[in-house]
Amino acid sequence: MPACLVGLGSNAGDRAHLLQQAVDRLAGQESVRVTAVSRWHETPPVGGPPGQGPFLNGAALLETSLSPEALLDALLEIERALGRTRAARWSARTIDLDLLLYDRRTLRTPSLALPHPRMAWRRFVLEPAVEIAPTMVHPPTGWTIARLLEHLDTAAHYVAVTGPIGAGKTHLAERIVEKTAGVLMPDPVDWKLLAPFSFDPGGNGRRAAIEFLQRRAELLTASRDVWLPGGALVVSDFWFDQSAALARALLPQQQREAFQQRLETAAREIVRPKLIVLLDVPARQAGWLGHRGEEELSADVLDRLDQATIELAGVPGNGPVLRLTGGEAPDALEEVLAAVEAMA
Ligand code: PH2
Ligand code: MG
Ligand code: MG
Repeated sequence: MPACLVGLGSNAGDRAHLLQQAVDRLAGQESVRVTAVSRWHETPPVGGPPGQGPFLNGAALLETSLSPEALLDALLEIERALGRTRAARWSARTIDLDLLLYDRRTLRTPSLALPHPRMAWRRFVLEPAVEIAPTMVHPPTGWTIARLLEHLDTAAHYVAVTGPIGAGKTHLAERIVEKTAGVLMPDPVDWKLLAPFSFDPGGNGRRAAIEFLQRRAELLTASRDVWLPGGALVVSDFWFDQSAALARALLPQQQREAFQQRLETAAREIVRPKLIVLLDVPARQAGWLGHRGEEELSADVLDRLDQATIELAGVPGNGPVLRLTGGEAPDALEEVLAAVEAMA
Protein backbone atom coordinates (compact mmCIF):
# COMPACT_ATOMS: atom_id res chain seq x y z
CA MET A 1 0.00 0.00 0.00
CA PRO A 2 1.22 3.52 -0.75
CA ALA A 3 2.99 5.33 2.09
CA CYS A 4 1.96 8.92 2.63
CA LEU A 5 3.40 11.72 4.64
CA VAL A 6 1.00 14.28 6.09
CA GLY A 7 1.98 17.58 7.71
CA LEU A 8 -0.09 18.93 10.58
CA GLY A 9 -0.20 22.47 11.91
CA SER A 10 -2.29 24.52 14.33
CA ASN A 11 -1.92 28.03 15.73
CA ALA A 12 -5.42 28.78 17.06
CA GLY A 13 -7.43 27.14 19.81
CA ASP A 14 -6.20 24.20 21.88
CA ARG A 15 -3.40 23.33 19.46
CA ALA A 16 -2.17 20.02 20.91
CA HIS A 17 -5.73 18.79 21.37
CA LEU A 18 -6.62 19.72 17.78
CA LEU A 19 -3.57 17.93 16.36
CA GLN A 20 -4.36 14.81 18.39
CA GLN A 21 -7.99 14.95 17.24
CA ALA A 22 -6.81 15.14 13.65
CA VAL A 23 -4.58 12.08 14.09
CA ASP A 24 -7.39 10.14 15.80
CA ARG A 25 -9.83 10.99 13.02
CA LEU A 26 -7.29 9.95 10.38
CA ALA A 27 -6.67 6.67 12.16
CA GLY A 28 -10.43 6.18 12.36
CA GLN A 29 -10.78 6.14 8.57
CA GLU A 30 -11.49 2.71 7.21
CA SER A 31 -8.87 2.75 4.48
CA VAL A 32 -6.11 4.53 6.40
CA ARG A 33 -3.52 3.06 8.74
CA VAL A 34 -1.46 5.57 10.73
CA THR A 35 1.98 4.00 11.16
CA ALA A 36 3.92 6.80 12.90
CA VAL A 37 3.34 10.22 14.41
CA SER A 38 6.02 12.78 15.28
CA ARG A 39 6.29 14.89 18.42
CA TRP A 40 4.66 18.31 18.26
CA HIS A 41 7.11 21.12 17.56
CA GLU A 42 6.46 24.71 18.54
CA THR A 43 7.45 26.92 15.59
CA PRO A 44 7.26 30.67 14.83
CA PRO A 45 4.61 31.52 12.21
CA VAL A 46 5.99 31.93 8.69
CA GLY A 47 4.35 34.38 6.26
CA GLY A 48 0.76 35.54 6.47
CA PRO A 49 -0.83 38.42 8.39
CA PRO A 50 1.20 39.77 11.34
CA GLY A 51 0.29 39.12 14.97
CA GLN A 52 -0.30 35.34 14.66
CA GLY A 53 0.60 33.06 17.51
CA PRO A 54 3.18 30.28 17.23
CA PHE A 55 2.29 27.00 15.57
CA LEU A 56 2.43 23.49 16.80
CA ASN A 57 3.61 21.42 13.85
CA GLY A 58 3.84 17.68 13.43
CA ALA A 59 3.89 14.94 10.83
CA ALA A 60 2.14 11.61 10.39
CA LEU A 61 3.01 8.64 8.24
CA LEU A 62 0.18 6.56 6.83
CA GLU A 63 -0.60 3.67 4.60
CA THR A 64 -3.75 3.97 2.59
CA SER A 65 -5.66 2.42 -0.26
CA LEU A 66 -7.21 5.81 -1.01
CA SER A 67 -6.15 7.67 -4.15
CA PRO A 68 -4.31 10.97 -3.63
CA GLU A 69 -7.52 12.89 -4.39
CA ALA A 70 -9.61 10.77 -2.03
CA LEU A 71 -7.02 11.15 0.71
CA LEU A 72 -6.98 14.91 0.16
CA ASP A 73 -10.79 14.96 0.48
CA ALA A 74 -10.54 13.03 3.74
CA LEU A 75 -7.99 15.55 5.07
CA LEU A 76 -10.19 18.50 4.07
CA GLU A 77 -13.18 16.85 5.72
CA ILE A 78 -11.25 16.46 8.98
CA GLU A 79 -10.14 20.10 8.77
CA ARG A 80 -13.77 21.17 8.41
CA ALA A 81 -14.88 18.95 11.29
CA LEU A 82 -12.24 20.56 13.50
CA GLY A 83 -13.46 24.07 12.76
CA ARG A 84 -11.09 25.17 10.02
CA THR A 85 -12.30 28.25 8.20
CA ARG A 86 -10.44 29.70 5.24
CA ALA A 87 -9.62 33.40 5.62
CA ALA A 88 -6.63 35.21 4.12
CA ARG A 89 -3.80 33.06 2.81
CA TRP A 90 -1.50 31.84 5.56
CA SER A 91 -3.72 33.29 8.31
CA ALA A 92 -4.14 31.69 11.74
CA ARG A 93 -5.92 28.32 11.64
CA THR A 94 -7.22 25.77 14.10
CA ILE A 95 -5.92 22.95 11.93
CA ASP A 96 -4.05 22.54 8.67
CA LEU A 97 -3.49 19.10 7.17
CA ASP A 98 -1.19 19.02 4.16
CA LEU A 99 -0.59 16.02 1.96
CA LEU A 100 3.21 16.25 1.61
CA LEU A 101 4.21 13.01 -0.10
CA TYR A 102 2.23 10.16 -1.63
CA ASP A 103 4.87 7.54 -2.32
CA ARG A 104 6.94 8.98 -5.15
CA ARG A 105 4.00 10.40 -7.02
CA THR A 106 4.27 13.74 -8.71
CA LEU A 107 1.04 15.41 -9.65
CA ARG A 108 -0.15 18.90 -10.43
CA THR A 109 -3.88 19.57 -10.74
CA PRO A 110 -5.76 22.73 -9.74
CA SER A 111 -6.72 21.12 -6.42
CA LEU A 112 -3.64 19.06 -5.58
CA ALA A 113 0.12 19.29 -6.12
CA LEU A 114 2.40 16.41 -5.13
CA PRO A 115 4.82 16.62 -3.49
CA HIS A 116 3.64 19.65 -1.56
CA PRO A 117 5.31 22.49 -3.51
CA ARG A 118 6.83 24.26 -0.47
CA MET A 119 7.83 21.33 1.75
CA ALA A 120 11.47 21.05 0.65
CA TRP A 121 12.71 24.19 2.43
CA ARG A 122 10.30 24.45 5.34
CA ARG A 123 11.97 23.67 8.63
CA PHE A 124 8.58 23.41 10.34
CA VAL A 125 7.73 20.58 7.92
CA LEU A 126 11.09 18.77 7.77
CA GLU A 127 11.94 18.71 11.49
CA PRO A 128 8.85 16.72 12.48
CA ALA A 129 8.97 14.65 9.27
CA VAL A 130 12.56 13.51 9.79
CA GLU A 131 11.55 11.85 13.07
CA ILE A 132 9.25 9.40 11.30
CA ALA A 133 10.33 9.31 7.63
CA PRO A 134 14.04 10.22 7.29
CA THR A 135 14.58 8.00 4.24
CA MET A 136 11.45 8.93 2.33
CA VAL A 137 12.34 10.53 -1.00
CA HIS A 138 11.13 13.90 -2.26
CA PRO A 139 10.91 13.13 -6.01
CA PRO A 140 11.75 16.50 -7.62
CA THR A 141 15.05 16.83 -5.74
CA GLY A 142 15.70 13.10 -5.45
CA TRP A 143 16.77 13.81 -1.87
CA THR A 144 15.55 12.16 1.31
CA ILE A 145 13.82 14.11 4.06
CA ALA A 146 17.00 13.78 6.16
CA ARG A 147 19.12 15.21 3.37
CA LEU A 148 16.75 18.13 2.78
CA LEU A 149 16.96 19.03 6.46
CA GLU A 150 20.72 18.63 6.53
CA HIS A 151 20.90 20.94 3.53
CA LEU A 152 19.03 23.64 5.48
CA ASP A 153 21.48 23.19 8.34
CA THR A 154 24.69 23.17 6.32
CA ALA A 155 24.26 25.05 3.02
CA ALA A 156 25.43 28.66 2.78
CA HIS A 157 22.75 31.26 3.43
CA TYR A 158 22.43 31.82 -0.27
CA VAL A 159 19.49 32.12 -2.68
CA ALA A 160 20.09 31.95 -6.44
CA VAL A 161 17.44 33.46 -8.73
CA THR A 162 17.27 31.88 -12.16
CA GLY A 163 15.01 31.81 -15.19
CA PRO A 164 14.80 32.99 -18.77
CA ILE A 165 16.55 36.14 -19.89
CA GLY A 166 14.34 39.11 -19.22
CA ALA A 167 12.11 37.31 -16.71
CA GLY A 168 12.93 39.86 -14.03
CA LYS A 169 15.66 38.02 -12.08
CA THR A 170 17.61 41.15 -11.19
CA HIS A 171 14.48 43.02 -10.16
CA LEU A 172 13.39 40.21 -7.86
CA ALA A 173 16.89 39.67 -6.45
CA GLU A 174 17.12 43.38 -5.60
CA ARG A 175 13.78 43.28 -3.82
CA ILE A 176 14.77 40.24 -1.76
CA VAL A 177 18.01 41.93 -0.73
CA GLU A 178 16.14 45.10 0.21
CA LYS A 179 13.66 43.23 2.42
CA THR A 180 16.17 40.92 4.08
CA ALA A 181 19.11 43.33 4.45
CA GLY A 182 20.96 40.85 2.27
CA VAL A 183 23.88 41.13 -0.13
CA LEU A 184 23.32 41.23 -3.88
CA MET A 185 25.63 39.19 -6.07
CA PRO A 186 25.07 40.43 -9.61
CA ASP A 187 25.66 38.24 -12.64
CA PRO A 188 29.13 38.93 -14.03
CA VAL A 189 28.04 37.79 -17.49
CA ASP A 190 28.05 40.51 -20.07
CA TRP A 191 25.56 39.66 -22.80
CA LYS A 192 27.02 42.29 -25.10
CA LEU A 193 30.17 40.18 -25.31
CA LEU A 194 28.19 37.08 -26.02
CA ALA A 195 25.84 38.19 -28.78
CA PRO A 196 28.39 38.34 -31.59
CA PHE A 197 29.48 34.77 -30.88
CA SER A 198 26.10 33.20 -30.69
CA PHE A 199 26.28 31.79 -34.22
CA ASP A 200 29.97 31.16 -34.40
CA PRO A 201 30.70 27.48 -34.90
CA GLY A 202 34.43 28.26 -35.06
CA GLY A 203 35.06 28.23 -31.34
CA ASN A 204 34.57 31.79 -30.12
CA GLY A 205 31.25 30.81 -28.64
CA ARG A 206 33.06 28.29 -26.47
CA ARG A 207 35.69 30.79 -25.40
CA ALA A 208 32.99 33.25 -24.36
CA ALA A 209 31.03 30.54 -22.55
CA ILE A 210 34.14 29.41 -20.64
CA GLU A 211 35.01 32.96 -19.74
CA PHE A 212 31.54 33.48 -18.26
CA LEU A 213 31.72 30.20 -16.45
CA GLN A 214 34.97 31.28 -14.80
CA ARG A 215 33.64 34.67 -13.81
CA ARG A 216 30.65 33.09 -12.13
CA ALA A 217 32.81 30.45 -10.45
CA GLU A 218 35.11 33.13 -9.01
CA LEU A 219 32.17 34.93 -7.45
CA LEU A 220 31.03 31.68 -5.88
CA THR A 221 34.43 30.69 -4.46
CA ALA A 222 33.99 29.16 -1.03
CA SER A 223 36.85 31.11 0.58
CA ARG A 224 35.22 34.52 0.07
CA ASP A 225 34.07 36.36 3.21
CA VAL A 226 30.48 36.78 1.97
CA TRP A 227 29.71 33.18 2.97
CA LEU A 228 30.84 33.46 6.58
CA PRO A 229 28.34 31.71 8.86
CA GLY A 230 25.99 34.11 10.57
CA GLY A 231 26.45 36.63 7.77
CA ALA A 232 23.77 38.30 5.66
CA LEU A 233 21.68 36.43 3.11
CA VAL A 234 23.44 36.36 -0.26
CA VAL A 235 21.18 36.67 -3.31
CA SER A 236 22.45 36.26 -6.87
CA ASP A 237 20.42 37.16 -9.94
CA PHE A 238 21.93 34.14 -11.67
CA TRP A 239 22.45 30.46 -11.00
CA PHE A 240 25.77 28.85 -11.80
CA ASP A 241 24.15 26.10 -13.81
CA GLN A 242 22.76 28.66 -16.25
CA SER A 243 26.21 28.33 -17.76
CA ALA A 244 25.29 24.80 -18.77
CA ALA A 245 22.11 26.10 -20.36
CA LEU A 246 24.18 28.65 -22.20
CA ALA A 247 26.42 25.93 -23.54
CA ARG A 248 23.48 23.82 -24.64
CA ALA A 249 21.90 26.73 -26.45
CA LEU A 250 25.03 28.18 -27.94
CA LEU A 251 27.68 25.57 -28.57
CA PRO A 252 27.85 23.16 -31.43
CA GLN A 253 27.66 19.54 -30.31
CA GLN A 254 31.38 18.81 -30.76
CA GLN A 255 32.38 21.61 -28.36
CA ARG A 256 29.94 20.77 -25.66
CA GLU A 257 31.76 17.87 -24.09
CA ALA A 258 34.94 19.80 -23.34
CA PHE A 259 32.86 22.60 -21.91
CA GLN A 260 30.80 20.21 -19.81
CA GLN A 261 33.98 18.86 -18.23
CA ARG A 262 35.17 22.30 -17.21
CA LEU A 263 31.74 23.02 -15.85
CA GLU A 264 31.70 19.88 -13.73
CA THR A 265 35.15 20.62 -12.34
CA ALA A 266 34.13 24.17 -11.44
CA ALA A 267 30.80 22.99 -10.04
CA ARG A 268 32.58 20.82 -7.46
CA GLU A 269 34.38 23.85 -6.02
CA ILE A 270 31.67 26.46 -5.85
CA VAL A 271 29.18 27.36 -3.14
CA ARG A 272 25.74 25.94 -3.95
CA PRO A 273 22.54 27.80 -3.08
CA LYS A 274 20.34 26.80 -0.17
CA LEU A 275 17.40 27.61 -2.44
CA ILE A 276 17.01 28.11 -6.18
CA VAL A 277 14.21 30.46 -7.21
CA LEU A 278 13.08 29.75 -10.76
CA LEU A 279 11.12 32.47 -12.54
CA ASP A 280 9.31 30.19 -14.92
CA VAL A 281 7.99 32.88 -17.25
CA PRO A 282 8.60 33.06 -20.98
CA ALA A 283 10.77 36.15 -21.12
CA ARG A 284 9.58 37.85 -24.21
CA GLN A 285 6.00 37.22 -23.19
CA ALA A 286 6.71 38.97 -19.92
CA GLY A 287 7.97 41.87 -22.00
CA TRP A 288 10.81 42.52 -19.60
CA LEU A 289 13.63 41.92 -22.00
CA GLY A 290 16.33 44.35 -20.97
CA HIS A 291 18.69 46.51 -22.91
CA ARG A 292 21.93 45.07 -21.68
CA GLY A 293 22.80 43.31 -24.88
CA GLU A 294 20.50 40.31 -24.57
CA GLU A 295 18.19 41.78 -27.16
CA GLU A 296 20.95 41.29 -29.69
CA LEU A 297 20.77 37.53 -29.34
CA SER A 298 18.58 35.91 -31.94
CA ALA A 299 15.09 34.78 -30.97
CA ASP A 300 16.11 31.21 -31.68
CA VAL A 301 19.10 31.31 -29.33
CA LEU A 302 16.98 32.99 -26.65
CA ASP A 303 14.32 30.31 -26.95
CA ARG A 304 16.84 27.52 -26.59
CA LEU A 305 18.48 29.27 -23.67
CA ASP A 306 15.16 29.81 -21.87
CA GLN A 307 14.13 26.22 -22.36
CA ALA A 308 17.48 24.83 -21.24
CA THR A 309 17.46 26.97 -18.08
CA ILE A 310 13.98 25.83 -17.08
CA GLU A 311 14.78 22.21 -17.84
CA LEU A 312 18.02 22.26 -15.84
CA ALA A 313 16.29 23.60 -12.76
CA GLY A 314 13.99 20.58 -12.86
CA VAL A 315 16.81 18.04 -12.87
CA PRO A 316 17.08 16.10 -9.57
CA GLY A 317 20.17 16.74 -7.47
CA ASN A 318 20.11 20.53 -7.48
CA GLY A 319 18.36 20.84 -4.17
CA PRO A 320 15.13 22.71 -3.50
CA VAL A 321 13.65 24.81 -6.30
CA LEU A 322 10.94 27.41 -5.67
CA ARG A 323 9.20 27.68 -9.02
CA LEU A 324 7.28 30.88 -9.66
CA THR A 325 5.01 30.69 -12.68
CA GLY A 326 3.90 33.97 -14.17
CA GLY A 327 2.79 35.38 -10.85
CA GLU A 328 2.56 39.08 -10.19
CA ALA A 329 5.78 40.48 -8.80
CA PRO A 330 4.51 41.27 -5.26
CA ASP A 331 3.32 37.65 -4.88
CA ALA A 332 6.65 36.37 -6.11
CA LEU A 333 8.46 38.47 -3.53
CA GLU A 334 6.12 37.34 -0.76
CA GLU A 335 6.71 33.69 -1.71
CA VAL A 336 10.46 34.07 -1.61
CA LEU A 337 10.48 35.98 1.67
CA ALA A 338 8.28 33.31 3.28
CA ALA A 339 10.64 30.63 1.96
CA VAL A 340 13.68 32.42 3.38
CA GLU A 341 11.92 32.74 6.73
CA ALA A 342 10.92 29.07 6.68
CA MET A 343 14.54 27.96 6.13
CA ALA A 344 15.86 29.76 9.23
N1 PH2 B 1 1.79 26.95 7.64
C1 PH2 B 1 1.61 27.85 6.70
C2 PH2 B 1 2.24 29.17 6.75
N2 PH2 B 1 3.11 29.34 7.86
N3 PH2 B 1 4.22 28.60 9.77
C3 PH2 B 1 4.47 27.63 10.67
N4 PH2 B 1 5.35 27.84 11.63
N5 PH2 B 1 3.85 26.43 10.61
C4 PH2 B 1 2.92 26.16 9.63
O1 PH2 B 1 2.36 25.04 9.58
C5 PH2 B 1 2.65 27.16 8.67
C6 PH2 B 1 3.33 28.39 8.78
C7 PH2 B 1 0.75 27.58 5.53
O2 PH2 B 1 0.05 26.44 5.64
MG1 MG C 1 0.09 24.30 5.13
MG1 MG D 1 -3.13 23.33 3.86
